[in-house]
Parts: sequence; structure tokens; C-alpha cells
Amino acid sequence: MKTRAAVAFEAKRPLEIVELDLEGPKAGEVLVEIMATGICHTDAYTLDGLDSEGLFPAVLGHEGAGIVREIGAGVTSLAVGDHVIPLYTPECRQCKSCLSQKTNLCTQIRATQGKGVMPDGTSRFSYKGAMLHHYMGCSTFSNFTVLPEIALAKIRTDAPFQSACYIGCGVTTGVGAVVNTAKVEAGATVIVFGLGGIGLNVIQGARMVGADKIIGVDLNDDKAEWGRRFGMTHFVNPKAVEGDIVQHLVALTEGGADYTFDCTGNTTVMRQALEACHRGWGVSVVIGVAEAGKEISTRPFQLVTGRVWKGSAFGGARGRTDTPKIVDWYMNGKIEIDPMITHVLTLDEINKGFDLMHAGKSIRSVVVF
Ligand code: NAD
Ligand code: AHE
Ligand code: ZN
Repeated sequence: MKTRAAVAFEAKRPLEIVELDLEGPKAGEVLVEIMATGICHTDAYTLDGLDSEGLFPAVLGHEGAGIVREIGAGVTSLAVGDHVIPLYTPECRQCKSCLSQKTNLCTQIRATQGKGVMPDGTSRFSYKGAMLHHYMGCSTFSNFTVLPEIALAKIRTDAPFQSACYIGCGVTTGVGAVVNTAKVEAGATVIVFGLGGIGLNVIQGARMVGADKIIGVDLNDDKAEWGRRFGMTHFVNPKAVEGDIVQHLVALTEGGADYTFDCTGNTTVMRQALEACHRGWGVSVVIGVAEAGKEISTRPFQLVTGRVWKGSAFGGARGRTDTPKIVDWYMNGKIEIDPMITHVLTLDEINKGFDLMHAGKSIRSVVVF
């Protein structure tokens, strides 16, 4: 079949809207009509050539919601007409990782996902006879896409696609990092570095679990109002701090935070986030994705004295199990999504979404097909 899609033909070049060829689903696969897709900073990072796994040409996009239009042989858990969220972190419920119950990082199809192909090693996308790569196993910047059954979460049909798509990455990543990874408790002190599409969801997650002090840190003063809107109690712009930012935050939290979260992808900030944790028990969670070649460092003494450095992918959420529950949280008013969707675009306007993100003028841009 044919499908309209935004294609990244090369790094650092705007996406091109073209009509592609899409092969139908093979055994264990599902054809999905994408109804809406968010633009996450990770898409921009890959398009900018900063991802060590980045492949071109590719159909990017990993934050979508849509409808099952066709199922391949052997698919049993989904039917035509089901509403779904594509999962870049699938859940096979059979691999060592899934069975361990210690991680959400299913390993069943991770190798082929990283190579930009389906589990059988081939791509379903082509343009003028040449193969295009899938991206993060999702490729939601295409009106139609094919995914493995284990990489789709079935969700309730009354959830609007325009909001539900954000649960496919940003919302789950931020709220999940609080609930699943850090397990923040009521009364805790939390610092969030980077108040974008992910950081604001960490803030609302911290509010949801009853954190007392929620400090937001961002270089962009415009983000202060955004943070307050979702539960932030204090705002710090490092540019306005005289002296050392870590000392400033440690003083503000009377010895350091119980939990800190990096939502910037900047390795210097990741170190600051660790060092702003309380001696003896503070936990710092790395959410931000750093560019290829970057490394983190700190004095080992920071860890010897009880601070803990952790990472979180997709908020520690088990895709097929947890994502439908987060949709319920949204539908029941436990979490907010709509105010964070600052821009709704057509597929033809998708590059504008990247420009708005780089200019710090959007929280989430969503493309509606
Ligand atoms: P975004 O562009 O919407 O927000 C980033 C925010 O960080 C902006 O407000 C920016 O002003 C701020 N910032 C940048 N540099 C800063 C600095 N030095 N100090 C303080 N603030 C700074 O991006 P996003 O969509 O929220 O994504 C944030 C990060 O999370 C990215 O690195 C993205 O790749 C990553 N991410 C990770 C996961 C995961 O599963 N681990 C999931 C989604 C996104
Ligand atoms: N491919 C990169 C790493 C990119 C990365 O860390 N991705 C996150 C999700 S970001 C979503 O916006 C993730 O889930 N990582 C776990 C995984 O298995 O990819 C690199 O450095 O090679
Ligand atoms: Zn993302």
C-alpha cells in the first residue's frame, strides 16, 4: 500500500513529506493507522545526527496513537479496530528481562530495532524501490506503519488520539520515572533539571505522589510558569545563580534533595543532579539522552557517601501492562496532558515542530493525520 510519511533522508536535513510504499504485516505483525504523533526531543537528537544508533534514510517518530487496520498470521492479542499505542519498549512477557520482573527493558526484538528493521531483518518501508529504516521499532511519522504485536499496547477507545499519543513516550517517561524508577514518596524533596516535555511530566508525577518541595531548574525563564502550572514549588535559573549551582540547590533543600531527575541530556547537568542529592540516601535518575561519545563523571566519594545514580527508559513502564493504566489516569483526571500540547500541526508542518522545540517555544507539538 501507499502511505504519506515524513522521511529523514539524511542527518541535519529537514524531513521530507513523500508517499512511500509500505508492505503489509507478516506473521506476528500488525498494520496500524497512526492518528496522531508527538515530536519528542529524541527524534530531534537522532535527526541532528547525535544518536550513535542513528540510521538514514529513516521514518522517525516514536510517540504515537492509532487504530489497528490489519493483523498478520498468528496475532491473537489484537483485532482490527483496536486503539493502540506503539511501544519502543515492547513487552513480550517471555524473555529473560520480562520474566525477571526487575526491568521493563524487554530484549526480544531490541537487536533488530536498533538496526532499523523488523524482527525478521527486513524493512516494510521503501521509497522509489530503495529500503527505508524503521525507527525505534515505531516510525510514527508515517500515516500507516507496521509493528510487532508485542510492541503495541491496546488502549480504551474513548481516549482522544491527540492526547493519548503523548503517553507513547513523554508522559509515561516522566510520570513513570517518579512512580516506577525512583518510587518517590509523599513528603519528599525533588529537583527536576530541564522543564520540557519530559521534565514537566516528572513534576506532575511528583505532585501526584505528594512530594512537598518540587524544584525546577531550567536555563529558560519562560519555563517557570509552566513548572508552576504542574506543581513546581520553586524555580531556579542557573544563569541567575551567583556561585555554584549545586551549593545553591543543596542550601535550598537543607542538605540536598531526596530525588533529582535529569531531563536535559546534558552530561554536566547529570553530574549536578547527582551532587545535588542528599548525602546518605539521595537518588538521582538520568532520563535525558546524551549525544554519542559523551560520558558522565563524578567523584566516587559522592557514591561512597550514599548517593545513588540510576537511569530510566520509558519511565520503567512495562508497555502493554502499564500504558493502558496511564491512559486511565489521564481519562480519570489524575494526570493532565492537554495543556502540555502547545501546538497541533499537520504532517506538512512537521518541521515547524522541530523548530519550535529548538527555540524553546513549545512543550509538545503533536502532528494529527
Ligand atoms: P525538551 O526540548 O522539550 O526539554 C528540554 C528542556 O531542558 C528545555 O526546557 C531546556 O531549556 C532545558 N535545558 C537544556 N539544557 C539545560 C541546562 N544545561 N540546564 C537546565 N535546563 C536545560 O526535551 P524533552 O522532550 O523534554 O526531552 C528531554 C530529554 O529526555 C532529551 O534528552 C530526550 O532525548 C530525553 N528522553 C529520554 C527518555 C527516556 O526514556 N529515557 C524518553 C524521552 C525523552
Ligand atoms: N540509541 C541511543 C540511546 C537512545 C535512548 O536511550 N533511548 C531511550 C528512549 S528515548 C525516548 O525518547 C531508551 O529507551 N533507551 C533504551 C533502549 O533500549 O534503547 C544510544 O545511545 O545508542
Ligand atoms: Zn521520546
